[in-house]
Amino acid sequence: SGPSLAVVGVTGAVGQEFLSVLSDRDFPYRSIKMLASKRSAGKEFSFQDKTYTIEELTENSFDDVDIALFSAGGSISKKFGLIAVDKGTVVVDNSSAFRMVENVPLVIPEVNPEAMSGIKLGTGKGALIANPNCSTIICLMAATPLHRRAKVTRMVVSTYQAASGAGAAAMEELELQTREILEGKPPTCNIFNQQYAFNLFSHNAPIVSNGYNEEEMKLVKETRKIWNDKDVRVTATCIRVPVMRAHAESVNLQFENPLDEETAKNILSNASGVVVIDDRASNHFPTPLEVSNKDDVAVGRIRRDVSQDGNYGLDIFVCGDQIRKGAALNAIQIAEMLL
Ligand code: 11C
Repeated sequence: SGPSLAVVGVTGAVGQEFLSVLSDRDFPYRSIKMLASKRSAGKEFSFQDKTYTIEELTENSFDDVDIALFSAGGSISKKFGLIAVDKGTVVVDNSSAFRMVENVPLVIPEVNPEAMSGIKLGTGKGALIANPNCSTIICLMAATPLHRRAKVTRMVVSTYQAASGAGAAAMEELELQTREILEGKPPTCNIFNQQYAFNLFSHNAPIVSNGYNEEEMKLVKETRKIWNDKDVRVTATCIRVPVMRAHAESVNLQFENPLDEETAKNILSNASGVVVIDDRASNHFPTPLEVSNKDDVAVGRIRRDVSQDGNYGLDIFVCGDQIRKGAALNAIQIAEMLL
């Protein structure tokens, strides 16, 4: 029993993680279609003791599908997401295609579940729900509980983003380059066109007319939509670092109302989906490795911003698994809210 599911982009890093999370959370379903491009169609694999054959994604893939989880890039979502909605499917889309479209809810279940309250299964009516960008999800998991208490007026984010955000091929290239460099060979640079191992660089997303890159502007725009606050001032610098699958972010918050660091620590300790790692005595704070393959986002370095008077500013450091809470887990939590 349960809804019929489809996973679009099942061979990708996030597609595979959808399956792990469905399994870990015992998500109930009556059937599941494994969809990918023609290249992968026909391949077999087993999931939860059953053998599945990957099917090619076509216009007919969504007959009788209640919930489709999409992670195959924006252009696939734009075309096939809309076809699925027409067929009555509720689409949870991990791409950026529909995030900023009015009336499409952009949801982090711990932050703004109310945004999708109008969407129900079993009505025959399809709908789109967008999964935010991974950097936004990880940042807002930590910033929102503090925002609820003291109202953030300005947020400055600096990211340290893992290879996984650029997909499975980037993860493979990071590993390959590391081996090549240690063996004294020139590194293979197919994904980012530059050396990634033992290096870091500005995020590979295209630069837009104001000099920011698209990844940075996602943090600006998505935060305003998710918090339903068009006035919150957000700026960001996004950097790709040679880490495998978890993003780190330094976040500076400015508040309308005072918030001291002890209260902030208590609020974060009690926040759902957040764990505080903030041991000043042993210099132990969140790391990408510690949160890899974990559901919770870790927060530490919680301290008063000394550049501001009183308790109107805080600095925090956040780490979250990009493939899990940054993508697959968040999407499946959204799907759970539909049940
Ligand atoms: C990264 N967040 O870490 C990006 C990739 O809008 O879903 C995902 C882009 C998106 O590189």
